[in-house]
Amino acid sequence: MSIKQPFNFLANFSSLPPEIYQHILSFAIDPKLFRSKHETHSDIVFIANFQSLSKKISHSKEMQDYFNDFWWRVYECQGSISRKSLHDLELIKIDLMKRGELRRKVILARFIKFQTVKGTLKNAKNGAAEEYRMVVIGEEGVGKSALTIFYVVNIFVDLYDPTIEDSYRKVAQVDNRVALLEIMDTAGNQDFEAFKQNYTTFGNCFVAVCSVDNLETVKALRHRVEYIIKIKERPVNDTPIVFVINKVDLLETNRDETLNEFKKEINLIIKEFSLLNTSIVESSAKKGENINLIFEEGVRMERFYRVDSLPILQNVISKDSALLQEIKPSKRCFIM
Ligand SMILES: Nc1nc2c(ncn2[C@@H]2O[C@H](COP(=O)(O)OP(=O)(O)OP(=O)(O)O)[C@@H](O)[C@H]2O)c(=O)[nH]1
Ligand SMILES: [Mg+2]
Repeated sequence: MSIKQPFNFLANFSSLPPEIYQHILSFAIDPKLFRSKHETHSDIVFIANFQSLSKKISHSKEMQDYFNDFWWRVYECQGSISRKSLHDLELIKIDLMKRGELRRKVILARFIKFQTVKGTLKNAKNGAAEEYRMVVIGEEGVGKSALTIFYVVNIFVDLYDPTIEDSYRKVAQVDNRVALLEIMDTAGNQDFEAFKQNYTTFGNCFVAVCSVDNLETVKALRHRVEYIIKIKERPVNDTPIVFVINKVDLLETNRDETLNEFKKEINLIIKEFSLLNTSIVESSAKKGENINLIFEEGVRMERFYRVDSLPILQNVISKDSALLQEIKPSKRCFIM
């Protein structure tokens, strides 16, 4: 009589070829692109857990390359890398990979950056508000003015009055810190190149609005994003852009299907221009839905990206253990 051996799932799973793991992982994450900051977080947790499953998996050459690529991408997605010296950056990467420390140090640098951002803001002199310059862009009639006016004075304007250019100021509390927002509401109908150039230079965060009743309005955001990138000329495309799918109150049947269609178009734009600092918000100016979230997301994205992350990684490398002791984990840390 043969005795049945208990099925050892992990041992069997750990013996699969690397292509299979990469195939499985491709369902959970897109290694070339992070879809939004929130999803980056779950991607990080997922990959970190997967990598810890078994040494057999994480030590194979192919999988090491795969994981290294992933962690470096996480690091790059923190944005605001000054890139003073691309050569230095490459040397850091090679060294960390050789020592098998890429994952730990990238997570640590990310965590410390988050702490640094909080620290920097806390230490702002005499509670002086940080300023954020936001520009609301999009086709005619998508609801740019309605959203902006609702955010500033809490009123929904039913009347359609095409904008030429308006600006508003609002003092807001975002994550318990004061932010002074200067919001420029632009014209969907863009006849004047000079206007376009002015507000694109002015803004450090963009709210790109489309409307659920017209798929063309999301497709048209493509050339507006292209223009921002051209004017901003940043080494990586980390200018914060909040994509807004507005007028969701008009959706009745096929709500999810329509929203997915819009999100698909937005993701195509994100992918085409390798945008690293984006968020997607569904809103209704009519119902007052998610309006605060739009502008708060902009503030958060910009706060996080204001701190240059290369010196932080260098600091992590040189003073690793000392830094670890200095930093007390925060309950709100979103790294792990
Ligand atoms: N149902 C519904 N209507 C909306 C919403 N937001 C805006 N509208 C209406 O859509 C029309 C156009 O809105 P505006 O805010 O003026 O559009 P805009 O993007 O500023 O247009 P331009 O200034 O010409 O570029 C108005 O009649 C608004 O009342 C919404 O969330 N739901
Ligand atoms: Mg308007």
